[in-house]
Amino acid sequence: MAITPPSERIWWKQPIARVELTWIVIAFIWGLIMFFMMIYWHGAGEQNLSNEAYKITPVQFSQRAQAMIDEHTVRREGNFPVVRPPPGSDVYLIARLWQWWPILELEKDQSYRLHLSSMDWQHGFSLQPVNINVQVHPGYELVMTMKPSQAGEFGIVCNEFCGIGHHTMVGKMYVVDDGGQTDDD
Ligand SMILES: [Cu+2]
Repeated sequence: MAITPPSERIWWKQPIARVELTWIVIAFIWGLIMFFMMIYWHGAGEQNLSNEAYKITPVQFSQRAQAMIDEHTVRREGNFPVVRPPPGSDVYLIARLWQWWPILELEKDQSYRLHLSSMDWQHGFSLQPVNINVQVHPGYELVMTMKPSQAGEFGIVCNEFCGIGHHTMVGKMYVVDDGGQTDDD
């Protein structure tokens, strides 16, 4: 394409063909619909949890995670501590080559602030089978407020290719149902 100015310098004053104008209007309206659908689906659709992100160094993050692990480990599974933090607290999950650390045990219908960060490079947090997917980066923590609605064992897989051991980067999370702690039970 030649780098020359258009022959009609005031090109925006040229009349628009009717069919072109029609398509511009259709595309514009559809764009608006899709824009508001993003907001609508946030509430009504099965979307990822709303989240916050903060800067944090891997060292700071691992210290916070370790403090939680030291205080709330209830048992071990192989090399992995199983940590049961109190409801309502901040819980930390470390992503690193090639594991999710530690194993968290949460209570059903209780709310937690789940902090995710990476110690090395980018990983993908994918909680199965509920299909919550977020990116996990080093240098930042992603915080999701979550309230598990069903008990059971959930798998965590890394869905961002992170090297030779990527396929082994699987973790788990337990949600236990204590039958509620209310007076009625
Ligand atoms: Cu990974």
